[in-house]
Amino acid sequence: MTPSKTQVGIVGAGPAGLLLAHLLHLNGIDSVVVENRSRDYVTDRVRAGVLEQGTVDLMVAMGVGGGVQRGGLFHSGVWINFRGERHRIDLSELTGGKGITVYGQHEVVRDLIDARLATGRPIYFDAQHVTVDDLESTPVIRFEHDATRHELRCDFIAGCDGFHGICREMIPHPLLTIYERTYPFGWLGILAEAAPSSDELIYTYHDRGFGLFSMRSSTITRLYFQVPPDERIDDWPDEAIWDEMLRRMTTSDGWRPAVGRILQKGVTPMRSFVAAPMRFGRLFLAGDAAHIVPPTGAKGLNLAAADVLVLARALRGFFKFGRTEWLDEYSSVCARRVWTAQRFSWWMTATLHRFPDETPFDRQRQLADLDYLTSSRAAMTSLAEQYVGLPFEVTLESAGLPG
Ligand code: RFL
Ligand code: PHB
Repeated sequence: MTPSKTQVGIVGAGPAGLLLAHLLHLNGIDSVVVENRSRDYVTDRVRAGVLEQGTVDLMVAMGVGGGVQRGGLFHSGVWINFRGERHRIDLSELTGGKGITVYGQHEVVRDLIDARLATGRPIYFDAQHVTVDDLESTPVIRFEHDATRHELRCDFIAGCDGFHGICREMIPHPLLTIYERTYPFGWLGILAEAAPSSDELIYTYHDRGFGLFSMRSSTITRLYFQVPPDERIDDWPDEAIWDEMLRRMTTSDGWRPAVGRILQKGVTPMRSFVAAPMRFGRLFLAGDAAHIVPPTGAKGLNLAAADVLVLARALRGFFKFGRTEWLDEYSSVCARRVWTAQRFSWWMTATLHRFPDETPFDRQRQLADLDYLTSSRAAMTSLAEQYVGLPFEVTLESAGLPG
């Protein structure tokens, strides 16, 4: 058994854990990252694609923005299609020059792992039997790695282990309030070898249900459409996927997604979920470990980044200045953004999907919502400022970064 110590033990090497690890490094704070999957698994997992302006700015300020600056696709607008018609929302014009950047989550993770390895600080992949304990005294992470048992004592633990992780479960249930909503559909998503036939993302509301056109590069298209939540991907041969995609996304002016070989396909459930508070003793939850949004608003990874900025400020305050109030405020500062993003993601989802139990009234209301959204500058501005991302709750300087 190998005993060791660190200032912050980080469970999970997703965007939340890796961003936090680097923010702490920049502040001279020790950490150990413990991940139960392999390095290949975490760098190959296809998930998010849309980064808010603030997430990109954060990565650049941290010195890990080279990849996103070189390879990210900046978009100054987004399309909302319905009744077969296309409507563009000019994000940049409505938000004073801001936009979103399309850059795959696996690329973000790959860049952050490279940065972590370059610091020489520890990161364990393939850790087995990970547990956390003693959260109200001197917390400990126990795990096995390469047939050696580790006992890592920490001043604090950051639970960045995603929705299915172990950290949230360690908070005594009576202390935790869970807010949850499931949706009567999921997304069938594909990656296709096809040059994107639009430069910008397209959200489609169609009689047959929601569709989304996105991309990963100049040669790879990413597409999704709404399916029943328990749909089996094996029931969808590639030709049937393209048939359905084209039926929903082709517009009356003849625009349609370019078709190509399907490289990967899967079905994702949709959920809204918040666990509060995000702290118990010396355990702090961040990212999907504490909250999940349906992907329609493209907010999950961005929320994870915003959480760890607040957590980095709190830990820096403690280790550098002996201040505890930012640790105490962590959960309530995060909650404000979490709920704003929950509301936006729920609204995007509710407006753009067909619901099995909807009434004719509901359907007309959705169409009226979309008519208003695409014709009122005020409504477009509201969508634009939330989609590109509202300002962070704390400054970059407060987390030790150049502003
Ligand atoms: P992650 O990425 O799930 O990382 C958690 C890590 O913890 C590890 N882990 C453990 N490690 C050690 N011990 C244990 N017991 C462990 N249990 C788990 C896991 O292996 C993993 O490596 O959480 P994190 O860091 O909070 O990041 C959150 C984001 O991954 C998530 O919110 C986004 O992917 C959501 N999302 C999107 N977010 C955006 O901001 N923009 C988007 O465009 C966007 N699109 C999406 C999405 C999510 C999607 N799916 C598949 C749910 C599109 C989709 C389809
Ligand atoms: C993606 O490119 O994977 C993507 C884009 C926008 C979303 C969700 C996912 O809202």
